[in-house]
Amino acid sequence: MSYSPGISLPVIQQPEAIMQQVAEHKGCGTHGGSGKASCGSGAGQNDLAPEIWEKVKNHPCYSEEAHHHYARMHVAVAPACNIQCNYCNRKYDCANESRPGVVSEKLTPQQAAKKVLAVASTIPQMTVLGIAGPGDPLANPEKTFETFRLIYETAPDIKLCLSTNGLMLPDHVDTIKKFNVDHVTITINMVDPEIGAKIYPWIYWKHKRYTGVEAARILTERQLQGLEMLTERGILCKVNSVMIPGINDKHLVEVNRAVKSRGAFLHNIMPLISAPEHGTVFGLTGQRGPSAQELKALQDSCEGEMNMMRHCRQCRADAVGLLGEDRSAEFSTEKIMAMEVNYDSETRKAYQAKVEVERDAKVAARQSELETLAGEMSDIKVLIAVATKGSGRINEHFGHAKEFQVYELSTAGAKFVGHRRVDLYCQGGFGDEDSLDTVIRAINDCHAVFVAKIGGCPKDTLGKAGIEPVDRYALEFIEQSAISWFKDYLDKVNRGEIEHSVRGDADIRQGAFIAA
Ligand code: CLF
Ligand code: SF4
Repeated sequence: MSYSPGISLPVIQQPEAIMQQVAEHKGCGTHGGSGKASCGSGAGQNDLAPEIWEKVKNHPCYSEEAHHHYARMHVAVAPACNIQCNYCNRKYDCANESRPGVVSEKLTPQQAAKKVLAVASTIPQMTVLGIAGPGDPLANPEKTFETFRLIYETAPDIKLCLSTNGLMLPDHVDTIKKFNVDHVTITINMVDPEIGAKIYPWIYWKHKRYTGVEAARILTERQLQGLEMLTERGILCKVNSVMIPGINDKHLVEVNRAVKSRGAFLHNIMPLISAPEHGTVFGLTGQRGPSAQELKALQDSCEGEMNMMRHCRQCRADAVGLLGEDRSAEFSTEKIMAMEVNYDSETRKAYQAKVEVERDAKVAARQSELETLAGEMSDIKVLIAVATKGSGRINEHFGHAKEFQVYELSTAGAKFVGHRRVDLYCQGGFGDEDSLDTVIRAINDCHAVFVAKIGGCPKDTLGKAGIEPVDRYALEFIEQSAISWFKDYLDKVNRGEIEHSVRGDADIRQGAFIAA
């Protein structure tokens, strides 16, 4: 049954032409050499139709470029779920968008609305409110839409975003449209019910529990129908898929084609994170997650077809901040309720204008550095890892990095291809050798690691592992610095000073439960 709010909201009218353009948008719409789609979620202003750029430019998930500058927040108003995934333990947040083992603080819609205003006042670059759990938002439609209504009325400059397993989606598309929820994510792990039966033991639909292939058939039909209905209405859709080696890894290419043909804007293939202590079916049966190179190879193989998201952090259902940082602890319910909230959209706008100036400077610096590679003929590609706190700069100390961003360098430039979560190396003033091993395993496929600062001991160990520590670009822009370093690297190869070699695979941290 769809949710009909008591109060009717004024719908922001979208010009026909814009809606048509978004509805017709299949992939990024730009073409690189040989007629190939050239962009990923790294697509910039020049790669997208202006109306679509307007929708994605400040959305940290829909634009890789934006995620260095803009933040999102989630409010955990939706506790119930209507299906069971084999990678989920319902004691924790929905694993379709969260890492396993994360528990969020649940809120009422009123508490959520106050929290959004408090965060928006404190973090002016927070541009998007998402509802992504801890269960399924559309299994809790009253709470979900009441929260959207309250935010829409009090802070209309904040974009609204929703993430769902899709079972109830067809019943709610008109309400989603009515509330100007501009961005919807659906988790689609299969379009073949036989494969689905290995991922979903049951669903609960129309007051009845379905199991096995029948459950998976209903789920896939509802997901694809919901996706089509949303894109027909001009709502930007992202599809999340969990890559489960041996179950749906090869099949995800087919999923990619199916969602692209139904107008999905972005595909986010995430690694299964699976360990026995998560208490999930997959954790207990020893189902492994993919390695970093397996994940990248699948993402690469789908990229010619449509936009791929590679910067997802599998956020918690009450995440706050830039992707990759988590400030949720600063905004506990107790702290929020005691806070004086001073929501001022003009201050937010002024701050965001400054962010845009920095962003333009970054793009210009990248462009001018790229010109130095003009005429270079080489097939060499290398990965590098970068320690950053945001703003697109190399501004994090090696020992303080909780993750490294990974870029692929080639004569085409620097392309963001993922991130690697790690254990902190610096433990209160001293280095932890066990952590250093896990850091090296996490970035083992990289030729260099770019940092703002690094101590002598880790520097030596990284060097011995064949990973060059690079601190000469401290505080500089990432892409500009990476291209400059790559140019030197090619020059050394061309002069015969070094021999280029391909590095090995790397680990995706499966780890114990992580709070942030
Ligand atoms: Fe949240 Fe999701 Fe909206 Fe983003 S997250 S509801 S689209 S605002 Fe983003 Fe987090 Fe990945 Fe989700 S990084 S888990 S994709
Ligand atoms: Fe868990 Fe989310 Fe799947 Fe529901 S949809 S079972 S909350 S992972």
